[in-house]
Amino acid sequence: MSGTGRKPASDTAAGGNDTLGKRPFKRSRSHFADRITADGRDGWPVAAGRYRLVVSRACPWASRALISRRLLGLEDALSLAVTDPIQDDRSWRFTLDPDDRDPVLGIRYLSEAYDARETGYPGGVSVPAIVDVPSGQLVTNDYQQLTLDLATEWTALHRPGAPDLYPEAWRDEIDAVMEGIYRDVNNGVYRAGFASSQRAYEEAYRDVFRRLEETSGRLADRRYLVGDSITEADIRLFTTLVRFDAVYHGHFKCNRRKLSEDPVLWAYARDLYQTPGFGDTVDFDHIKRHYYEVHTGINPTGIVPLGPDLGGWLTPHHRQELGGSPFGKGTAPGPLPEGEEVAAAGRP
Ligand SMILES: N[C@@H](CCC(=O)N[C@@H](CS)C(=O)NCC(=O)O)C(=O)O
Repeated sequence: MSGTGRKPASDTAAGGNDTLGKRPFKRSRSHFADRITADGRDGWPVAAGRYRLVVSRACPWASRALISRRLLGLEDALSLAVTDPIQDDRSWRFTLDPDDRDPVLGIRYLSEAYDARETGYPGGVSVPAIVDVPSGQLVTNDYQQLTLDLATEWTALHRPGAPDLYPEAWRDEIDAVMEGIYRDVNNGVYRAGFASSQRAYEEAYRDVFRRLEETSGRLADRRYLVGDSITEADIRLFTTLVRFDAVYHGHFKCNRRKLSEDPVLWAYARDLYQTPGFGDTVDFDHIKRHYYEVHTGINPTGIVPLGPDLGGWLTPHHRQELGGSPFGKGTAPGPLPEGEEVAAAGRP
């Protein structure tokens, strides 16, 4: 890193060389873990129009929040800022917006919101982030808690018919499923991709495919991971699966098989992709350009592959024959808000 000397957050590194040292890949903790809650106990009460969600559409952790926000109908209550998929040496930037500035926060770099919160903050700047609009301060970048809070603390602002993504009766099972998927799949692909020794890579690779096989078995005769409708667990699995063939199979060397070679997982992922709130948030162009251009440690030429062919994402999946209903007692989200459509380059 150069310029401001801003330290990259764990998984990335513009330049990526940080990831090729001899240390095992370790995800840094989320530094700002304040919670936005119904009772405002951390000083940040849920309020319509007060906060701004900052994401990169490339990022699997941020994409969880994008999907939850859509499914829950929080688009009007929690506005959205989308960063350029390519960071520079000051990290995430708003170069997709007029004058390279986020129109609501008035800042050019997400790091400005971190600095407004804590002067001289030494850690990495990461997405997803929620920023308090009136003060310009970062509230949280705790990607694990953030979506759970959207589901359980923001209920007063949910749309009518919003699904329950973290139902009390299923929480233990959801948590258990998510823990294995986080370790071996969500983070497993990063451990493989950024491994700095053959052994570390092989261990991560085996974890990824062991867990994917187990998950494929689980999903063979049930439409969703837990219960009969979509939960937080499905959102978290989806954000890795949707990137698998485009990025993780090649760039991260998770190439035992493609997603599209596992009939169950491929149909499951297509089912979700075709569900409103999932595929309509996915930008394959941002995803590919981010991983292949930013991680020059593992892709020194920065060449972005043209494939894979995305047409398959829209083919029939037949998963409705397994029963279940996507939104439980709720309904599907409405159309995307104006201006949030994914550009044609990022869609099948
Ligand atoms: N707080 C999480 C953030 C999730 C995360 O890793 N996001 C990535 C993008 S996928 C990020 O923003 N990395 C910082 C960077 O690329 O500069 C962490 O530090 O592990």
